[in-house]
Amino acid sequence: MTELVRTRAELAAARAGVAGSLALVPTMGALHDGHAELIRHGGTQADAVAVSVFVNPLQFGPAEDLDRYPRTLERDLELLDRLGVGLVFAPSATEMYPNGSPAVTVDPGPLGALLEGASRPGHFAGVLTVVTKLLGLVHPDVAVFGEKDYQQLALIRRAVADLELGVRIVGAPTVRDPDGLALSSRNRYLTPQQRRHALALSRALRAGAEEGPSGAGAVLKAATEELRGIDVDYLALRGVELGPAPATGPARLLVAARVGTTRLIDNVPLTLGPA
Ligand code: PAJ
Repeated sequence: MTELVRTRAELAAARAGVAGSLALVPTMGALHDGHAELIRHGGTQADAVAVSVFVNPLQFGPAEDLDRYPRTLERDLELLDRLGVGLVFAPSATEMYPNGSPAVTVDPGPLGALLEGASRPGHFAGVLTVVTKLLGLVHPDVAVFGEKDYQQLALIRRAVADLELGVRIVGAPTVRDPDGLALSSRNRYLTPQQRRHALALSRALRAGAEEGPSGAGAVLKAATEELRGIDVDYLALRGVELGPAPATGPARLLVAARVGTTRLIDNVPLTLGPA
């Protein structure tokens, strides 16, 4: 049976009862198969899995979708129960931020200003602050994050290393619908027609990755062709740690675009240069 805890006191009591190692999967709820995959992955990394469900106001900009972000806790709990998750922490905003907006936050540094950070000022400070708080409250041995949010994963790894947060970070590959669209809680904003347009993102990334052996220019050209007519925010080819792309070897191709009023992101691994 899944135990739902809503306060830090309840969490501390439940945490004390966890025997063996614990994996934490932080989420904002509206759970889908991508989240389920992280939870399954967490189960292979520790004796027990805890999931947090918290729509973190600190990581949303003033013009973003905080108010309309889907909140489906009852359905989420049914799924978490089916997945055998022992502990769910779903705090209120005042439980997480009892003193209002925190005065001290985690500065994501230069990597936090690129790509998503350029379009969403303050976003990664909000993410790193809440993740640091969740790690401090739950004290997991392992925390699992999706490659779907690749820059987020890279920044969390960096924060854990730079600030000695004492937890192992594990990344899990992106789960997609059979037609290629990366699963996202925000996909439910899309009309059927917008959903068809949204397929251009994953198509572009696939087309780009196939050109990897021909080098960076060919990758970007192939991806750009698939994105014709799409309101692209960025298409970027980077190294695996999001520095400049190498001439040869492992790299990452990332895209962000607006479809209607919905902002979508996706990325894939690829190898540049002759094999
Ligand atoms: P959320 O968007 O709910 O995502 C929670 C976790 O699920 C993240 O690690 C994300 O990368 C992963 N995820 C989302 N879609 C996925 C997919 N299609 N395949 C694999 N993993 C996927 O990311 C956040 O919440 C928040 O920023 C959070 C880390 C919880 C901090 O508030």
